[in-house]
Amino acid sequence: MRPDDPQAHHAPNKPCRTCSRRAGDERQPRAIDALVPAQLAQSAVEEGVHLVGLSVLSGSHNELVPEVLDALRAAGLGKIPVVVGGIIPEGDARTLEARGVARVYTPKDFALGSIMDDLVELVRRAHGLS
Ligand code: B12
Repeated sequence: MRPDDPQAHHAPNKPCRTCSRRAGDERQPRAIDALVPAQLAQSAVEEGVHLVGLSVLSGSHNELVPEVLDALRAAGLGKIPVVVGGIIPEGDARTLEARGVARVYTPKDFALGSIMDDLVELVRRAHGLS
């Protein structure tokens, strides 16, 4: 998806960004929507991220998400929690989790505060803090 494409699915990014700012992340969000998995992994290395969140509403999660997981592992970020949100059927969610995705969020997860608490907990656990 191109970040400047008004016809693309951007809406889920807005509440996620609002929540991360409320949780204390002051960084300007980068428009990484157009990056291919290897570039995304490189960007994660450069930014020193604690968690990678992907939003996939297009139905292409079964192809795109494993590619991102592989790219992150190849970049040495295999231990960073990866979460995915979007229009993802239950069965696909279980498959993605078996592949290494930490959490899958769908429209039933509308309580953004709980999502944010969850993400903080995942980062804490990844760093052995809880
Ligand atoms: C609005 C919308 C559009 C708008 C987008 C406007 C914009 N700039 O954002 C427009 C009209 C442009 C559009 C276009 C298209 N759309 Co559309 N769209 C929708 C719609 C109605 C709502 C999506 C939305 O914004 N929801 C609001 C957000 C806040 O909620 P959410 O996505 O559910 O996200 C929540 C969770 O999933 C989770 N989450 C999501 N991502 C992430 C990421 C992280 C990190 C985390 C932690 C959580 C998280 O948290 C959110 C809060 O609860 C959905 C149907 C639906 N009811 O979902 C279809 C839908 C997503 N669209 C669909 C389709 C097919 C298209 C088009 C391909 C249509 C076409 N033929 O052109 C294009 C593709 C555009 C593109 N290039 O990507 C399909 C996808 C089918 C599928 N996956 O199998 C859907 C499901 C409609 C349908 N039932 O067929 N769309």
